[in-house]
Amino acid sequence: MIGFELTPEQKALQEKARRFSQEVILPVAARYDRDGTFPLEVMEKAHGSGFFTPLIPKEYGGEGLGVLDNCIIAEELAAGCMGIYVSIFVSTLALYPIIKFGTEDQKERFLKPFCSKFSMASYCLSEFTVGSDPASMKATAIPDGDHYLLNGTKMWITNGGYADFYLVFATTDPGKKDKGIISLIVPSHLAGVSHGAPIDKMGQRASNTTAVTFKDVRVPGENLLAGEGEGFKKAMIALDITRPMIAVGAVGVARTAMELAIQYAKTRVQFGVPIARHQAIQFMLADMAKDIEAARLLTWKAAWLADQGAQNSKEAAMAKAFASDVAMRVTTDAVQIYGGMGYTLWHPVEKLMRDAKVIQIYEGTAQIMRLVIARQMLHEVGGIF
Ligand code: COS
Repeated sequence: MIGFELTPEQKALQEKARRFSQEVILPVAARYDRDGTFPLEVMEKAHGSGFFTPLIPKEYGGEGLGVLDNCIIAEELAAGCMGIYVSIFVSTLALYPIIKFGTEDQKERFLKPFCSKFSMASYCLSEFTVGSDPASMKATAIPDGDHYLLNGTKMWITNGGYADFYLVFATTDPGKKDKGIISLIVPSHLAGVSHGAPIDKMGQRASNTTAVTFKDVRVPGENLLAGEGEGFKKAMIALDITRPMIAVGAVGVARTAMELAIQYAKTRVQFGVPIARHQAIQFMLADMAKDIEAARLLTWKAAWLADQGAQNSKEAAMAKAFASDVAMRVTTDAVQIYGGMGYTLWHPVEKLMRDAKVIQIYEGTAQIMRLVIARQMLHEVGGIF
């Protein structure tokens, strides 16, 4: 049975997120983009509205929602500003492995306080020289009595400068590649934890992105989330869940660009008529609409599979690859429809185009997504060897 009608509860979530986006995010989006500063006040309000804790079960103080529910929320928040949305979203990336794999003690110590007071968490996988190939990471976590000694620097850490704790992936032995990777929950107040200055970026400038350095940090053994042979897989499983949430953010960005392009095309007159009357413009608008619809449906399917507890790596990668390409194309075409006006800082479409670019890069590049899809396809037909 296939149905595309949202439930009354999902419609209410969508409406709540849309109102938040229009009343809290949109009015400040341009300012934070310009300044490149962090919208802490928006984060606090978003946390208060439950947008930081959607997947945390109610017994720990969270919203107890599913992945698809959260995608419905995410599209609305990202439609206001992708940089602000991604700063809200990233806690879910860091928290999901604790929800899914954490011990009861870890859930009590980390999930409950996270829900009851304004907090942030970050996911630390990438390094300066390690992006698409996390199995080759250099950060080490060496057992030391009942602790781990953590050393290394993680890079491109969203909310790195604000996180109360980090979910860190490190290796016990770089020679073991993916089999040596473990995962630790690292409170930011531990001695030896520090972060760099915010990185000045092309787009999504409201999000805080830093390097985070761990120098001889003694992490208690009870903060081990995933041991040897498990850390890498758990990192990948988390990304399967969160890639739809990024894909649907791309849908939100593209949707806003399309809405702005439609408004502009209706009012901008050339050759005596609004440019929306010209077929060249109509075709661009039609392509935007069909691609956005397709991206949303791919994303919803990947999210729905996750909610069924089904393997969704291929569909999550399809959604992320397709939606991020759509966002790039639609925002570029929106700038094209605005013409010279679109290339100035007077109109918001240039921001959307800058914001779209990194969606093809972070959370798995467009090329890695195709690799994941192809590997799974070939696996389904018995492999290639
Ligand atoms: N779910 C569960 N297990 C998974 C998995 C998934 N989605 N993906 C891989 N694994 C398992 C494999 O089954 C394999 O296990 P076994 O050795 O027991 O068979 C193990 O993990 C290693 O997998 P693989 O050999 O495929 O690893 P690779 O090093 O070749 O890397 C890619 C695979 C490229 C898909 C992975 O490195 C990746 O996703 N890279 C992008 C990382 C990324 O998104 N970074 C963005 C920053 S994080 S915000």
